[in-house]
Amino acid sequence: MAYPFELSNKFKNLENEYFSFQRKAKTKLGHIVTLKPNLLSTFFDKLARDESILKKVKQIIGDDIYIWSSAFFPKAPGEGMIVSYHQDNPYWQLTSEKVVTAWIAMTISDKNSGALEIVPKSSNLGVINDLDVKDARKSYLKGQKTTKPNDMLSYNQNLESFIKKNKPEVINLRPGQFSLHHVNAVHGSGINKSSAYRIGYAVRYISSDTQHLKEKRDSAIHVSGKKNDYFENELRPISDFDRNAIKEYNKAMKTAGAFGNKKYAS
Ligand SMILES: O=C(O)CCC(=O)C(=O)O
Repeated sequence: MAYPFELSNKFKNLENEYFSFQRKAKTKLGHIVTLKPNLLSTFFDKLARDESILKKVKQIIGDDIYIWSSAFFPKAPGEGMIVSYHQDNPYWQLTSEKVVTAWIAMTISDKNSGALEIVPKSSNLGVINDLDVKDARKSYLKGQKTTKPNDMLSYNQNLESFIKKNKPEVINLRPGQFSLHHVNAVHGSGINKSSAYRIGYAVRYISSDTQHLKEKRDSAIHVSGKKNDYFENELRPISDFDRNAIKEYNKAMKTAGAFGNKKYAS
């Protein structure tokens, strides 16, 4: 894939949007939000449905699409956080590989600030290693974490020797640009050594015929094409943090798509 891609809408001050959203989240919910912010914010809902992203996602997974999840990856300067190299499906346990993430830059994202790095063509390799827990969802629900404290991920996929032989590409992005990565693409990111925040908004698109391997039902937002009764259709927010949006968000935090930093999930 030829990165970077440009959003079709010209969104201004993305970093400010992020911080203003988190200020509201603290007031309304008592904590910041990392998962599924598009259920609470009309801005992040609109961003997740940007035409330029959807056009590219359709080329990869077809026209029948749901947004299964979304997450912020904020790295504060001096915090020392990393995302260890991994593939997404060992975490997410989905039945198909028609799953793609758009990683939208809210700030400058480059090598110095700990940009996303992706191993070219690794999406063709299938799942390379299992995680160091048997069932990621069960372990997540129990609040287990086996990675080092400064790792934003919870479990180890032990891809160090793979990375030595397969060099990741640094995805340099400016605010308003995005990259795409497949559910099997090996990716991760290093420490933010800059003096500013590095923030990404990752939106997970799945084809309608994709399900969770173990859950009998799931919820997601229908975007286009065929629906699937397996998914309860999550409601888009009418206004920011309105009563229904908060209810929808709290419900969604109990589903399989709410996989991420447990500290910030309700
Ligand atoms: O933002 C990062 O550094 C990692 C993002 C990531 O792992 C993902 O979007 O799946």
